[in-house]
Amino acid sequence: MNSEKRLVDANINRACEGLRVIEDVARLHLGEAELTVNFKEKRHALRRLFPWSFLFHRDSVNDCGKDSCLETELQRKGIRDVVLASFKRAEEAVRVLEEMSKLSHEGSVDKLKEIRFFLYEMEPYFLDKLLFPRKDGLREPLVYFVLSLDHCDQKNSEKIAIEALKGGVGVLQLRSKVLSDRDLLIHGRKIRDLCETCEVPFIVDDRPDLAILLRADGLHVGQDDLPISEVRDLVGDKMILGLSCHSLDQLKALNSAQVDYAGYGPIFPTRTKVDHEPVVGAAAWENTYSVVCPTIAIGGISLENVSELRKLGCRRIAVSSGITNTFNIQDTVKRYLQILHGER
Ligand code: TZP
Ligand code: MG
Repeated sequence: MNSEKRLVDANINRACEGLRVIEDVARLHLGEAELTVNFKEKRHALRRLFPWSFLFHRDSVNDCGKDSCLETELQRKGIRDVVLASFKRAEEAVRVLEEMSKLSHEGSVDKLKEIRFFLYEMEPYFLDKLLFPRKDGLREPLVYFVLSLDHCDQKNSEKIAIEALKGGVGVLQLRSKVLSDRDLLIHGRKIRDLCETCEVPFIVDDRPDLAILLRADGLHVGQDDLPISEVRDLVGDKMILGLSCHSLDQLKALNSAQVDYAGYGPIFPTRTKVDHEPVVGAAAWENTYSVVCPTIAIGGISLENVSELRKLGCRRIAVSSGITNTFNIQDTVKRYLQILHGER
């Protein structure tokens, strides 16, 4: 066993582990497709710099440092902390590899330096993104409940919201095309308070003015509403902003700096939205993997057809009648979540 090679082996692993954590956060937490690919490429490039023979110098059993663990290593306050620790781990390990490469002429000092500087550049970007909890509530699996006041007994709207929240909806959107502004404000305040208590993002459909007045967590707009950049200017930086998309081209045109999520559909025929755009069909979901922000399937989703979507990789659904018109709202929401989790 060669101790220099042992040291290199340990640091290849360290660097790749750190890069992998960051890559998964970019992919599964932030939904940043381009960054995910960048980190994956760096991880693979790093592995390629060193021959596999380093593996034969591994001796983890006799590693005198394997049991030492600082108190601070056991505590992570949140995903931001995890990412910070992973950046440090990767940066330090790459620096060790760089230094060892100067000795052994294995690996490539220049390439390693490039990876290290890529990490230095990315670190503040991630930390800033993660400080900003706009996308936190959109994590998958997600049941996004569209509470349409036009399709339920309005007197029962609070009861419906409570049941849906108890069932585990991750987002609640308030929607009405017919209620007066005053009534919307009255209903909106009550539903907002319920969402606040349950720490579930409350989203207002269509109306930036009401979203601001109601101190909503988010606003959802359509393709024909004000341009998204103007809407962002109106509602400010902190509000979650969702946009309805009805085609792959619309999804491809999304700018993740402006839009936090896209609703994609209608996937199936629906009666909740009058004059809706053509149904895209469940198979259309297969083309959504490269969309730059979290994408939520919407339109005609029910307990009967949600598995079809899940099989195609969908883990975020927006449902209205498939929740409101059920006998036991709480159980129905739980069942959607079970199916999205892959349970039978
Ligand atoms: N946008 C596209 S379909 C739809 C909206 C708001 C309605 C979704 O309601 P349902 O009852 O789940 O089909
Ligand atoms: Mg709209």
